[in-house]
Amino acid sequence: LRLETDLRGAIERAELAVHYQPQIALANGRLIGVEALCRWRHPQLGSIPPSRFIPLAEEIGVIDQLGTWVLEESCRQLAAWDWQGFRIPRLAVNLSVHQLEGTRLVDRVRAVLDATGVTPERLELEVTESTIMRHPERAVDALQALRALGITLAVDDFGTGYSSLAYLKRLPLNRLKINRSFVEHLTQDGNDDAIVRAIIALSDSLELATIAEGVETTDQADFLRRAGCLEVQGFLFGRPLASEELAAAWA
Ligand code: G
Ligand code: G
Ligand code: MN
Ligand code: NA
Repeated sequence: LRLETDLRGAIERAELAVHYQPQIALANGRLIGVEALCRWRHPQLGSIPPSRFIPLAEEIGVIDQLGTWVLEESCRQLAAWDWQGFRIPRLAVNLSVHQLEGTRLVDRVRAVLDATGVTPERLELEVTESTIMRHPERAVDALQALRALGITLAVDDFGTGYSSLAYLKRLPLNRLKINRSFVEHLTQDGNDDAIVRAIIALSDSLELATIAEGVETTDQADFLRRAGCLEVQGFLFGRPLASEELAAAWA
């Protein structure tokens, strides 16, 4: 109950922060994007992970407000980095199920892009497979409206939920994110090796890009490169960092 009350005021009290995790091109090690990840620094309880407060925010109905704040803050930061001469090609932001199913999402995204001057092709929104599959017909409409803005769309946590391949074909998607549960045991578990190869083959045939997350070892990165995955994210390349830390490490 305490956490619930506190979360309602957390945005106004500026307790939320956005951290940025590098996304890397395997071909040359270059920074091709960042994923915005929300953090909550509770004044008494310390840092509370999103796995705890994102579901809570959905439950108590503040996820729209929180999600809009993350989108605004990260787009503002991308524009500020541009001004400093630190140009990051792409910004990826996570969408929750309530945001996708709400009616104001497209207008909000457009308003944030207009206000910050970020051009739509640099914004990627990540939607989990289970978010899409909750009401697939509604998701088709929402995702088409977002694509029409000129932004790109990635399926987060791909392979961990139940997705219908028929929908995958009908949705206006650009990228599949290979979940870190499949990457964790790459080169040590033949099943995971096979699953990752299959996801990449599926992406290729649907003309989608892939990015693997949770890459922690050079063996995993080498496997992914050989398998034809072009982009990666993970502790081997960089943890999620505060904006000043990211610029210090990569600008
Ligand atoms: O950064 P970390 O590994 O703790 O993130 C845990 C989970 O929280 C991830 O699944 C991530 O997608 C989710 N998450 C982080 N920031 C946001 C956000 O701004 N909005 C939504 N909906 N989910 C987020
Ligand atoms: O949106 P998503 O659920 O994919 O969020 C990514 C989460 O995964 C973040 O919370 C981030 O801190 C975490 N993460 C990113 N890279 C790694 C990694 O290499 N290893 C592990 N264990 N976690 C990671
Ligand atoms: Mn994500
Ligand atoms: Na994920």
